[in-house]
Amino acid sequence: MTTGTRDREVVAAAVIRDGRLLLAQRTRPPELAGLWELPGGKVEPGETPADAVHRELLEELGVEVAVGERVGADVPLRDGLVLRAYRAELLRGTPRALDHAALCWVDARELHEIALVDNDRDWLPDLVRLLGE
Ligand code: DCM
Repeated sequence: MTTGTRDREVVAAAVIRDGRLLLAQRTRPPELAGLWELPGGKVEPGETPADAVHRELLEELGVEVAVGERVGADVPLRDGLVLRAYRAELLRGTPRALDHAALCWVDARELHEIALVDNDRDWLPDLVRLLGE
């Protein structure tokens, strides 16, 4: 870190309940609309990544979560952004698609079959391992 700048982080949440992973279907941009992702979004200035996971899931799904450990490796995005996944445990509320086209809960077999955004595909082995625990 010689420039004093940091990659902007985009966080994504792996919410697992009863052996199933929560996925959310994107509405935008057009090239990603219809594809499924781990819900999340950009870390805002002054926020920790955990703060951002908490805020994004409240905004996008209407739920409160406890943010846990990292999942998988960083995924570099364009424009100096880096995508990071974290475990998140549902504390309050039932997830609703407030900012997505739809939500679904998938098991390991369904996770392999669903049309995930490319970036999130990197985490498939990590997510399958978590689903098996
Ligand atoms: N993104 C992604 N996978 C996720 C969440 C986000 O690839 N699980 C990408 C899509 C956008 C960027 O991160 O390029 C910012 O996300 P958003 O548009 O949801 O704020």
